[in-house]
This record gives sequence, C-alpha cells and structure tokens, in this order.
Amino acid sequence: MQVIKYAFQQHGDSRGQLVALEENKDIPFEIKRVYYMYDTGEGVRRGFHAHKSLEQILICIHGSCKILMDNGSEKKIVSLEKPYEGLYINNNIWREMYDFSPDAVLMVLASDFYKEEDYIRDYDEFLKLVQETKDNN
Ligand code: T46
Repeated sequence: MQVIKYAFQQHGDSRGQLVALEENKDIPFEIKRVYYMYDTGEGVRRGFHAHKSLEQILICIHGSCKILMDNGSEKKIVSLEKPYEGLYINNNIWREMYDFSPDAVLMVLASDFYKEEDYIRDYDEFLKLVQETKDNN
C-alpha cells in the first residue's frame, strides 16, 4: 500500500509560519467539509471504519498522533506530528487513530459532506467489499 504524505509549503518569516491549503491544488480534491478532534483521552482509539467513496487529508495541526491504515491485505502505521504534514486516505481503507498526545488537534479535510451511509463499520464487511472491488477489476 502506498502511503501518500504531503509536506505542505510553509510560508515562514520572522513572525512565524503559515500554511495555506487550496482545493484541487495543495489538496487533491474539492474540500466539502472540515472537522477536527481534540481533548482526546489517554489511550483512546478512534475510527474503526472505512469509507465507500470519501477521500480525506488528515493533518495533526498541534501535538501528535498515529494513524493505522489497512487496505485489507496490508497495514501501515503513520505518525503525524508536524502541522505542515498531511496524510491522504482514500476510500476503501480501514483507519484507526490512536496515541494522541494530550495537546493533539487532528484536523481532517474531506471530499464530501457527512453521510452515515458512506461508512463501513464492520471489519468483515470491509474485507468483503475490498475483495469484490478486486474481483471487478
Ligand atoms: C474518519 C476519521 C478520520 C458529525 O456529525 N459530522 C462529521 O462530519 C463527523 C466526522 C462526525 N460527526 C458526528 C458523528 C458522531 O456522533 O461526530 C461524532 C463522532 O464521529 P465518529 O465517531 O465518526 O468519529 P471518528 O473519530 O471515529 O471518525 C472520524 C470521521 O467520522 C471519519 O470519517 O475518517 O475521523
């Protein structure tokens, strides 16, 4: 599985840093939604689902966390600890977020609005869908 991690351009000067993100330019899709999570408790693991069609970029804009990505046959763990780094997560990838530092703010840019019907929350169902997608290609 290919891990796509972006290093966004930092506009730094004597005042500090600034990162600007534009859809279809820095971000490879039209941004329809932004959400972020913070105050994540110690030892908490979130996610445990895949998406049927959603694409997302995860940016830990403060603190750090880890992301487990699983395409059904391979797993990769990615650390996010820089506010100028973005992890691309495509559809059909099971994800879990964990090891949040107490100060972590994980921001997500999403290609679509919130749609519960796009979630696959059952791991066996996820594996089945991945297999069906492979069979159809
Ligand atoms: C994902 C990972 C990285 C909304 O009302 N609107 C939203 O846009 C989102 C994302 C969530 N919610 C509500 C639904 C739940 O009642 O917020 C609550 C927590 O959401 P959830 O349990 O889905 O959060 P995570 O951290 O498990 O997953 C989230 C995203 O849902 C998911 O798409 O890829 O972050």
